[in-house]
Amino acid sequence: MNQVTKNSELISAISDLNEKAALKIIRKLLAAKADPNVLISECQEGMHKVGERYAKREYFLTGLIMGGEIFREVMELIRPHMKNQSIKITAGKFLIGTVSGDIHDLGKDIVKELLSCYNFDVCDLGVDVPASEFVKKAKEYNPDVIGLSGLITLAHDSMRDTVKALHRAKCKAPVIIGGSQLDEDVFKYTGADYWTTDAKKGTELCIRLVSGQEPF
Ligand code: B12
Repeated sequence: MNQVTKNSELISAISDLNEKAALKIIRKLLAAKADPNVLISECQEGMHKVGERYAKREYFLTGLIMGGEIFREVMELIRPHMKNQSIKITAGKFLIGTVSGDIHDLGKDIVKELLSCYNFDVCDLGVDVPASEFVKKAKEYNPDVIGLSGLITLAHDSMRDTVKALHRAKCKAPVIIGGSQLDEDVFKYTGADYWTTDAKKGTELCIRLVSGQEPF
């Protein structure tokens, strides 16, 4: 099987919002024992293209909604295979949520699932979570790591406010921010400890943090 051709077909199917084709390709690749993490990152690339087409006004809000729905269905197919590949090597407590003003949750949910595969206890606060809610839950739950997800520009201020509120409350857990639109400048602006645009890297970082290894 030509994996490269198949995966570029997958990216195009998602980018074209071709639900039927995307699901068919995913089923085929899973049957051929493709790596679920590779499939997720190919789908993420497809979603990135959906976003670009929206920005170019080729798609409208309905395009974003449709993209979100396709991604959710794709994850339904991939999820059981993620569980199969899990290696229970560590345990820790992770608090996650999408910050205030932002309702994007597909990326957050992937992080949650990957960490669960690695035996993390995950507390998910959902979407549009105010800074005060993160602080309240951090005090109750005492997480080892806190993850803030956010995709829209408005989320950068919310991330900053949340990090500040956690510091004010003397919460010691390191904070990782994640989302497709982040970069080094946004990271510095928010005052968080780490950042990533990739759930797999975020998971590896959490494992390092809870097992006392040097974070990269
Ligand atoms: C699907 C989608 C939607 C769906 C979301 C459905 C859902 N349930 O999440 C809906 C339709 C709701 C939506 C709404 C809007 N959207 Co939207 N959306 C997207 C799109 C196309 C894909 C996002 C996605 O799910 N990607 C797939 C996931 C898997 O990727 P991800 O989120 O990046 O997550 C990965 C990593 O970043 C990481 N990660 C994510 N979070 C975290 C957290 C931690 C702790 C860690 C470790 C890792 C991590 O792990 C994931 C897997 O690797 C993006 C385009 C893009 N490039 O992101 C636009 C995009 C984010 N949306 C955009 C916009 C403008 C909007 C709206 C304002 C549109 C409108 N006019 O109403 C609203 C905002 C609503 C709000 N208040 O939040 C813009 C944002 C631009 C900006 N800079 O502000 C984008 C970039 C599109 C664009 N290019 O213009 N959207």
